[in-house]
Amino acid sequence: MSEHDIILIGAPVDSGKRRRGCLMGPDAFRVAGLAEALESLGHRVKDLGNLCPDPVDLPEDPHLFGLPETVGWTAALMRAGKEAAAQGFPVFLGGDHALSMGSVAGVAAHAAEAGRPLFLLWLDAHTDFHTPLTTASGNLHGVSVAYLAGREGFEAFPAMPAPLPMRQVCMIGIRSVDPGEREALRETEVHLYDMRHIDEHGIRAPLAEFLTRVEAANGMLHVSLDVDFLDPAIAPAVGTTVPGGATLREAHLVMEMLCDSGLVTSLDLVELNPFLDERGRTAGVMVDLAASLFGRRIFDRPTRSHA
Ligand code: 5AB
Ligand code: MN
Ligand code: MN
Ligand code: MN
Repeated sequence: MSEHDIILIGAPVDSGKRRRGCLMGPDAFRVAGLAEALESLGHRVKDLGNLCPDPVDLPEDPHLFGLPETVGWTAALMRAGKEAAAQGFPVFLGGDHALSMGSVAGVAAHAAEAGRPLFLLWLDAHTDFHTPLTTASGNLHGVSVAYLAGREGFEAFPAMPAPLPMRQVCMIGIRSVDPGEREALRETEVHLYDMRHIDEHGIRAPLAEFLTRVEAANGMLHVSLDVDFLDPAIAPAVGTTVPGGATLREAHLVMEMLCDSGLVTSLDLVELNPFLDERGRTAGVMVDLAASLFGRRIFDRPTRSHA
């Protein structure tokens, strides 16, 4: 596993939904020892502190919660993400999942300049494929993938610099999809593995298949980890708990395989709401998962495969 120049970017985005608390996420990751864990694995870690949203001159939208603030975050994170991707391995500390509109857009702009396709691994209970036109809740943490794919309805937002072809997107852990999302996803080439697929086939096979495609395309790979990917029994600190999520070992296996692949170039840790946590448990699980992605392992594997 190579050493990385990891750039921590605090993104205390809390405008993507009504229930407050994700603004405390970046500090909870710091208190849980994220930087120290990554340094102990041999990486260089720089913490840029917390960003602020750009001021935007935009009226509130009666149908959407927190539109102007979310637009301001998207602009600020896009800039910061593009800059950080050119200098090292950005890790975005959320903040709710609305932040991924900016983080992934910024990384995508960098990938486009580098002439490499960007792939996206979305680890989530939800598909986040609403648009501002289809969302029933009005919560913008549920629209990020649609924005990144260049769907319509995002006129208030900065233009997505390099819209992602949905065939470059893989979603794993899905178990809560709204009718509008379901219909829109059917028209795409997204690689979607719901929890039933994982129950029947395990989590290894679909991820291995996706990683093979990323490698064949010489792609960059952004991983977006929503706390609710995990089962609420192990990760209670999230506003949108959905039972039946990934187990601790399934999640670590994903991170270990991502590490072995050497393909990941940026990461979001999102939706942690420390106000809902139990003595820092969820923050600790997320830090441990990040450590697995950056090289922590139980034993070194034999270099020769016995598979
Ligand atoms: B999350 C829901 N689809 O639109 C909506 O946690 C939930 O970032 C969105 O994945 C969940 O409000 C957004 C019901
Ligand atoms: Mn999400
Ligand atoms: Mn979710
Ligand atoms: Mn959520």
